[in-house]
Amino acid sequence: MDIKMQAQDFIEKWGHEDGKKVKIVFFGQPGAGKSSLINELVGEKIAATSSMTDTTRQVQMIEYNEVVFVDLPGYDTSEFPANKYFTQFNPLQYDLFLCVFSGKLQQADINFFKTLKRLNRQCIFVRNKVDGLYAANKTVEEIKTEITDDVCRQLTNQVKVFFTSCRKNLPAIERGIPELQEEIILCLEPTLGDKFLRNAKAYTKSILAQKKQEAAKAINKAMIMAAGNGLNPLFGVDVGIDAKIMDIMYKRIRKMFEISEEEINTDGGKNKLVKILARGLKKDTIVKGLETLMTNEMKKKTAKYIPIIGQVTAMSLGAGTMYYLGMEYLDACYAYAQKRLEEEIKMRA
Ligand SMILES: Nc1nc2c(ncn2[C@@H]2O[C@H](COP(=O)(O)OP(=O)(O)O)[C@@H](O)[C@H]2O)c(=O)[nH]1
Ligand SMILES: [Mg+2]
Repeated sequence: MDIKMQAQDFIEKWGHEDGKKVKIVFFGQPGAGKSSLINELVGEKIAATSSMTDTTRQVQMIEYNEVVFVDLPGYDTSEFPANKYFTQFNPLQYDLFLCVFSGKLQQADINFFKTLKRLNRQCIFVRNKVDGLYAANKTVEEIKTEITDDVCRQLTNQVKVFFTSCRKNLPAIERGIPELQEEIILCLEPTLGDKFLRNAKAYTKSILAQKKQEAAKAINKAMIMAAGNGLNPLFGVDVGIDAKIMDIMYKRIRKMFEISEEEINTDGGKNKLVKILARGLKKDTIVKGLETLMTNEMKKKTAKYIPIIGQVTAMSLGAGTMYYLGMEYLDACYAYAQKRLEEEIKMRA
């Protein structure tokens, strides 16, 4: 295979990297806030919410990049009697379950949990609509403790209950959303947790920092893949192919931090960070960046980065250059996202 074909092959494979999506099932009574929670987790309105309790729904699959959210209809209803439920729906093919409830836990939820437990499936309990918790003679914390005790008693199991609200009167961090994101990441096996993390909205600096780590891992992996695919000596052979690889990498990094092209284009151009980010937008500037880095002076700069990816002994200057450019871009995206998040937090305070 000639180098061009190898490069194309690599790009193709990279685009379909780890085809397996992380599948997260939400179950619970209609109106509990399953769809609203899905939207909060990703920070985008991907699931339709409804104020009407509609009990005849089908299973809804919501695909969001590498994540599939499964919105189940109520268990043990007339449309889905218990005996038919598991013939139509096999829990074993899903990675994680969230039981969302807003009033009391229903018998149907309890039955479902018991089945999940038998099948060794993980389940997170979420008491949503905490904004509605109120009692004249108790604090909210006392009510929460009571709810948790109640749930544990009903399930005859010790479980942790997460308390959330999807009512946007407060910042997400005060509504339990990032805590739930962290728990989801913890419950999933690492590669799947990373996938969820990549697609979760960063409401806190902690999640943002985790995203950065994850992005660095992705760049590293891409370079190792590039080396493994014999793309080492690519530099100088065809800058166009290198630029294409960089383009994919930049896009991925931006997406992870939810930095849109419009955001970069409309920022006015004075901001230094935005200028760096804008370099990753256009083919010709990417090519220029690559060419600049390959000049003698820059070669030294790049060479410093090669030992970092030391597992790949034959790492060439080309792969090192890409690595350097990727990390530089990642730093800029991270700094930009950090600033944006700080401003968001300030504005809401
Ligand atoms: N007050 C309040 N309303 C909520 C909350 N979460 C969801 N809702 C509302 O409850 C209704 C049902 O929500 P939805 O997400 O469609 O529930 P689903 O049937 O479980 O998917 C919608 O009108 C939502 O706006 C919450 O935490 N607090
Ligand atoms: Mg729904």
